[in-house]
Amino acid sequence: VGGHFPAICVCLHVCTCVCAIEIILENNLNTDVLEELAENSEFNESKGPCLAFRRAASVLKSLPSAVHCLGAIQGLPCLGEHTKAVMEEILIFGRSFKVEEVQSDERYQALKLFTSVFGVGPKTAEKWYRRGLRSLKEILAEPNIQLNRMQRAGFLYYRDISKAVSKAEAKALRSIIEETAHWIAPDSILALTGGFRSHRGKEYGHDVDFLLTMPEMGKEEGLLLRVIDRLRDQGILLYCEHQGSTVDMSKLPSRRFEAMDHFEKCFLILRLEEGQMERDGGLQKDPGESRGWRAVRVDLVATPVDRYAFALLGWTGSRQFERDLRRFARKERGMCLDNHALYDKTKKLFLPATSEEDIFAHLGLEYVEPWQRNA
Ligand code: 8DG
Ligand code: MN
Ligand code: MN
Repeated sequence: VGGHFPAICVCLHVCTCVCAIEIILENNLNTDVLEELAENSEFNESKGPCLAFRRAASVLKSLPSAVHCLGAIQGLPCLGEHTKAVMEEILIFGRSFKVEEVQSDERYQALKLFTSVFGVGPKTAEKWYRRGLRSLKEILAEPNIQLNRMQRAGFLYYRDISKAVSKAEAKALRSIIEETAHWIAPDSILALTGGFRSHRGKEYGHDVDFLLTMPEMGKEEGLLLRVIDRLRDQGILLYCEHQGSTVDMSKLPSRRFEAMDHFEKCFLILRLEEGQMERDGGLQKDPGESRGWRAVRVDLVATPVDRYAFALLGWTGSRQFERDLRRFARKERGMCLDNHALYDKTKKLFLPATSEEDIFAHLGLEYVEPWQRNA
């Protein structure tokens, strides 16, 4: 022990110093930073690093407490050398130069800004960047740019839809859509999905996601279009992009998670009145700006009831959780899972499910509560 004493002494000394100046890796701060690096990799079409940063962010999110020293992350899975390097920088210097370099990069800033517009993906953003455009104002002033309908709505309601949606607002929208659906079909079933279902304690979202079905197969046909019509009649439909169903059950579950699903759906922008909000929750009021309503992004998906459980599981997310679950199904169980179905490749058959519990049971997993899917 004698021989090691100085080393232990130094170690204790360093630890006390680190604690004394309170350099603690707040997990939230870290995952935000890693998400930014992931986004940057996405803009650079580096799929591998992008996924690696997202995975690392998931692992950090799952930790019960903040990371105090590098030792605490040594044994953790999915933390690549780039992630570790960034965390090391933050622990030692209180900031990451690598992250700051990305954040101050002109291209990253422009692509982040452009893709924040509803209807603008990385490809369009890149095209605009290459034309030398750097701000939203410049895009709107450029006569040669043809915006599509979705992008026009994205610009028109930019301020509102880039503002976070609160839980109270999500609840108010749920009531509106439920009432509308029940007015058309009293036995229709509406479920809240996405972040507002899965993130326990998560107060805000970027949109509100819903899933709609009917207890009887086939009865859901035409329902979504009637809901849209009714929302329009009520004067609250600001924008609607409707996609018909292209579900083809003769095709096996897709290997690629990224692939959008084939259910009938609509991407909406709805007008939410302040009066429809609960008294205590409420719209975050901007002092000096009170027009009595805001625009909110809503995704509404309709499925036949026999696909409902798969769609609910898929749309509840998180994306990383879905990705991992599909990978587990494929690698560990020889099964294909997607938003539409679960297929057993060994037995060569589709496994039916009427609830998410059924799907977890088919996979030989314990049921995972929505709020535990926050990967
Ligand atoms: P947020 O809105 O608060 O940002 O978080 P979120 O609710 O988790 O994200 P989201 O972008 O609204 O997506 C919700 C879930 O839906 C997510 O786990 C991914 C899943 N999803 C599908 N298919 C599709 C699709 O076609 N488009 C989108 N945007 N999401 C899809 O399963
Ligand atoms: Mn969402
Ligand atoms: Mn959504």
